[in-house]
Amino acid sequence: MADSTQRFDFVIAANRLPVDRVVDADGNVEWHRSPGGLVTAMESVMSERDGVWVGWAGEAGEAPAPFDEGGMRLHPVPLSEEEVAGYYEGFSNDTLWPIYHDVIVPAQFHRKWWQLYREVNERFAQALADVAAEGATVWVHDYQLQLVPALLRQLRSDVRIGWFDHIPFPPVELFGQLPWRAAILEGLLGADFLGFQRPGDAENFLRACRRHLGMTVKGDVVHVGKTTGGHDVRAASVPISVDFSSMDELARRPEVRRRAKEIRASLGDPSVLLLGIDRLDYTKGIRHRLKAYEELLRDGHLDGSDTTFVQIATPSRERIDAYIDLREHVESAVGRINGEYSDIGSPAMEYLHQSHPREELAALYLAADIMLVTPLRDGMNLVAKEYVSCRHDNGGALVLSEFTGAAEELKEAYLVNPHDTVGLKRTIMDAIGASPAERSRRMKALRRRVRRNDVQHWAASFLEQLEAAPGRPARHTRPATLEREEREGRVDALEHQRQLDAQEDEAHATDEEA
Ligand code: GDG
Repeated sequence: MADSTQRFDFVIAANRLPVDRVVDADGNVEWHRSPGGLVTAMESVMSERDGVWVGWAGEAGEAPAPFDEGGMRLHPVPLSEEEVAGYYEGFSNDTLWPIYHDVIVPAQFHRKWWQLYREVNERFAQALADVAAEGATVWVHDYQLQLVPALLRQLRSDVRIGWFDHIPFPPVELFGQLPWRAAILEGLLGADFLGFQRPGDAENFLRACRRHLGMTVKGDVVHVGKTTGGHDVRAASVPISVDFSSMDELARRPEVRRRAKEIRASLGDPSVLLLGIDRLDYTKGIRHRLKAYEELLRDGHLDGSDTTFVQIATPSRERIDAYIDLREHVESAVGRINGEYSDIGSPAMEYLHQSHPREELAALYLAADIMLVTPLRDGMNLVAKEYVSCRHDNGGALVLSEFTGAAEELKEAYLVNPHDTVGLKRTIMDAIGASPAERSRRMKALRRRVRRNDVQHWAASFLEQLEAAPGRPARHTRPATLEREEREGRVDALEHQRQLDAQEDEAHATDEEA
């Protein structure tokens, strides 16, 4: 068992630990790496550092003791059945997720869910305070933990706190629907630096601070009033990416290339192979791409006996109504398309509601002529970048929704508005009809960009900006020893704070005069 008194200089907090518990036939417990955008991105960052990852282990009830896995310490936080239903499936995924993704489905508001969200955020903040060494860097992830920065700040003013938003940050009009909007903004403002996927997300956040909290915002910095901490918080875009070189290397392996050929052969060697890989989520635009594909078959632009569309839909949030409805809709469309347009041995569609190993995904990327990434809203979309990373042959074509963070960078993709069925169909046909030279020109440019802006670059850039963030006066003016003495009651903390506030007032007055 791991030493539970050990403290770490680098701490990650995310809703989930990057592993799943698996029990083998003999009843032995093993931990397997789990799929997902955040996990994929952070694993390569953690492999280079001596740090700890704090998160939920994935099963309700008591949490396992801290343990080491894949070169990092994992520190589980427990969640009860009620908390999984209220904090995770409820508030995170049925209130925040829809609001932050343009209300593609209506958001549900329940005060009980909010209470559970607050309680779980408090538990995370306490766990972080327990494992962080003096002056540690704490990197909090995503929309499930938006209250953690301020809660942790209250417990540990010596640590530097960054928060990264993996999903979009909504426009003020949508964010304003949340009855708890002020508390969420105040929670985030406990951080020193807030990272977002797109500049537009950071701007939405800054606007929300102005509109809903009446805060002063100068450029990309929010000045937090003294009643709520009295410090500066910077918000900027730091677009996430993928581990380009490891995906590129994986796709070059002879067995992966062999598997790519095998996949095509097993589908009857179609002339055109289209591919979608997504969590089965209504934000991903799976219904929209199925509609476009079905119409292309119906109108005779594509021949179902010579075209296959492979859709991998990883199971996700299966107890939430909107996800149950989506699955029914997708599976009925797939059945209809296959019933109408397949031949024996050459399916018009192949649909797999399963998770697959990375090697298999790489082989699929390599096998596909056309990659369909058509979200209605997506923070970034790592699948688009993974596809590009795997195409060392400069082949294939990426059809990419304008409403993904990835579209801000991947301008040489075939960009589409997935709501525009006519435009989507036309763009798919343009990508199919493009010459090998045109595809290669686009793919080379895309690969250059992802190679340069890979996940290592993203993490380094986030951490650099966190370190350089304006921070709070306390970090610069109050030695850690003094903080400790205050906690132990050996000096009068309030008196000291009064002196600091007075100093700060003077400093601001001088700034404004200048
Ligand atoms: C959130 C934001 C943002 C999928 N199926 C399997 C599997 N995956 C992997 C993919 C990819 C990841 O999961 C999915 O990443 P996305 O970016 O598409 O989407 P979200 O899960 O919604 O992630 C998103 C991301 O965070 C990062 O910031 O880009 O906008 O919503 O890496 O390859 N991996 C394996 N088997 C599967 O079956 N091994």
